Amino acid sequence: MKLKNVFALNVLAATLAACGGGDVNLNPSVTPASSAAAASSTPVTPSSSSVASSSSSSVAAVACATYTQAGQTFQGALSGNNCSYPAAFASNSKQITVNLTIPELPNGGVHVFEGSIFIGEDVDNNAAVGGKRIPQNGEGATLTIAAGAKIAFQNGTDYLRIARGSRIVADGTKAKPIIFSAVKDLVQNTATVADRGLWGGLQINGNGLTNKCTDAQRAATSNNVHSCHVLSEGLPGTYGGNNNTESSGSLKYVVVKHAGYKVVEGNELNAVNFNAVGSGTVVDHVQSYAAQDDAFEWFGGAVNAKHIVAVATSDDSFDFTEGYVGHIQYALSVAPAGVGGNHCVEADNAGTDRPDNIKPLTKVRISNLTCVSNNVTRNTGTVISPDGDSIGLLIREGFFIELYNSIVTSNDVGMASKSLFIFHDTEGPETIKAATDGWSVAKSNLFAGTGGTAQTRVNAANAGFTTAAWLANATNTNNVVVSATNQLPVSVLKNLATNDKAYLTLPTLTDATSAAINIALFDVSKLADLVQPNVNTAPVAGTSAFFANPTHLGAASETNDWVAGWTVGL
Ligand SMILES: [Ca+2]
Ligand SMILES: [Ca+2]
Ligand SMILES: [Ca+2]
Ligand SMILES: [Ca+2]
Repeated sequence: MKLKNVFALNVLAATLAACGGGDVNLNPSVTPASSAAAASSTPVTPSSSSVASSSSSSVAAVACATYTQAGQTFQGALSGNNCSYPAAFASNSKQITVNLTIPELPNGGVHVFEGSIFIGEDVDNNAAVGGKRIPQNGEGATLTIAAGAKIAFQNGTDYLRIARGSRIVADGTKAKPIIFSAVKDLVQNTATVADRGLWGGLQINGNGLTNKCTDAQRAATSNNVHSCHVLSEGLPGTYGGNNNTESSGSLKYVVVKHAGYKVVEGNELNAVNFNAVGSGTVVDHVQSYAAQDDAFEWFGGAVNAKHIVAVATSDDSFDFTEGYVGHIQYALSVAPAGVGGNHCVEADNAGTDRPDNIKPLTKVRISNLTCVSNNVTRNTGTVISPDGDSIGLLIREGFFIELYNSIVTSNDVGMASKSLFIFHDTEGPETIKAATDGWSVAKSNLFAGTGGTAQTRVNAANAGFTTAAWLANATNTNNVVVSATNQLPVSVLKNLATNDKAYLTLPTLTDATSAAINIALFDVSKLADLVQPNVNTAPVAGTSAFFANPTHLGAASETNDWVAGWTVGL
């Protein structure tokens, strides 16, 4: 779409100041009625008298986002119900280093950005060596997005980047989620589930721990807070540091649609990228829909997440790596029929070509995960994905997991599936050794699908390991695997046999003989929370500040349907 020019309002502001700000004759065809209010840098509501008195036009008193930086004021231009923001307002060659608020627009209006939005100063290695302080824990800029705001981007290379030490505060509500998507979706209304990667995605960079840095790099230097600088995958952004408790803001009731950007295989921007984001950040009720590459990926850091949804992801719904340690509760991954995608969970500590035992180690405690795979093979299906077969969880490359109260199943006919849970060693024995040593744990989980469980590339040091035997050992209580065709189908999710987007756990689970499958829930709230570096142990009893004692297996149930009402594609 054609974007109107943005107006550098410094001249206008000076004019307004000179004439006292009143009785100004603004041309409503080029300047929104509320510009006088914006130029005064005093927040004014559309109903305020100053707006009403300064505008005699019929243009609604809609305020597009505005900010003043280095003496210049920038504001989006109203175009119909939408606000347009050309490159002068925000782009990948401009960092917004002051606070910015994006309001909700009336009448379904959309904020349309011509380029990327870069919030805060990205202090890279060169700048940091030169003595530029790396902003810490809110010292940078804050982007605040109002509930109900819709933000659209144009190109795969356009993304929202939050620099280290800056914040995003995107607190939507169930009735008014905040939506990030593409012009094709929000403005043209023509996007389908096959439209992945229409724009880049969210990239939040933090000063948390990543095992791509060393202890020496994490230490303070003579002229800076640390010297850990990792370049993000996908599109430029620097992350890493020494504060795993940092806050990068909050994401509540946020929907990210049609995002992701693949530079080359193995170097991709995901829909939501947590790059060394600290545990002070709040992530609660966030969905990815039709993502290129992963829906959510955590690169180091310690940000927890609750009530997260990934639908129709091309690669992995939830991907953990680089020393991330954190907690996930109520997580739903659905691959609709025919829509290709790879793992529900793909997790490693140090990817290919890096030794698997690099510290800090990656460990995730997950409770109430539901994975609905669909048995689609790589490069097949109605919506093709090049990223792999439709698989449940893949645990590898030095990753440790705790999995509780979860369901991994398939919506294909007869619960036909690929593997539902796979361990493998790649460049060391750590992953499977951690499982056999009890660092990794699985309790109270149901795996239902013909693919069953698997173990691949087992290191010689772990010869004889099978995932099935591990799930049945004395530590890993109450796990049920149903895979034999004469035992399937089982009743697991409401309407699973007829609805490829089913996700609600049934009150009673049954096997092929209609016998009940009873899986006692595990009270994950009675565990001490995970923190670095003490993750190379079995779980320790305590009291969690994050987990609730679950009332059902899997992500959601009819008595706890937190998914309905704000998500899309289900
Ligand atoms: Ca990825
Ligand atoms: Ca993958
Ligand atoms: Ca991945
Ligand atoms: Ca590795």
